[in-house]
Amino acid sequence: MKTFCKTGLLALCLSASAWAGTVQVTVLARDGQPLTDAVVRVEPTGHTPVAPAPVQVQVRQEGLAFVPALTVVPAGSTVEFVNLDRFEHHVRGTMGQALQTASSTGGFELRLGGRVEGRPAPAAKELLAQAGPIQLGCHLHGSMRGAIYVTDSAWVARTDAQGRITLENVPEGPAVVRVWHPDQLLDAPPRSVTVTPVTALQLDTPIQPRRRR
Ligand SMILES: [Cu+2]
Repeated sequence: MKTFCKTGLLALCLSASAWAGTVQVTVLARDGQPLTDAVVRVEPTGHTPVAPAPVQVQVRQEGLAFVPALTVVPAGSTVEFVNLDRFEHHVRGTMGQALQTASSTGGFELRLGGRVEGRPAPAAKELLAQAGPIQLGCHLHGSMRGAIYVTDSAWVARTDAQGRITLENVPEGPAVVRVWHPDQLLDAPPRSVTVTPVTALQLDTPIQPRRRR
């Protein structure tokens, strides 16, 4: 919308701003604390989301952990897994809503040798074509867990340390807000809202994050 305004298309700018709202969501965990690294998706009724342009991202295996623990990317993006540890790791990508889901559909597996001094760190790329959450694990180290959320919508954001997200340019009117978190056991119930020029809401979820080691 700002682009339209800058190009001087005043009529288009005004008509666009008439329906574009800002949505702020604060997500709380079961214990009432802010829920960090949750993915919030706003689905305006009757509007087809526009997918953001694909990107290239890197997920490192470092100190027996996936870093970052959660990555949010548009569908069609490529993720490069890099092993910075001196020992071998494995990457298992499982697509599905919950941790031990029976409805997982496909995924990928990679094996990355340990890093050797003076050589490039072992790496492998994976194309993420399908939207949805992916759980990351390593067969060799059961404590290693990570996640990638692949989105087909620009109306998606991850919560910060305060459990908050802000989305701009959301069409005004009825919408459904969904939350996903890597540690959830079940999908949190969706919340119906009416998007106005500025909409702020708090979502109490039954999700309790595990402690990161
Ligand atoms: Cu490992």
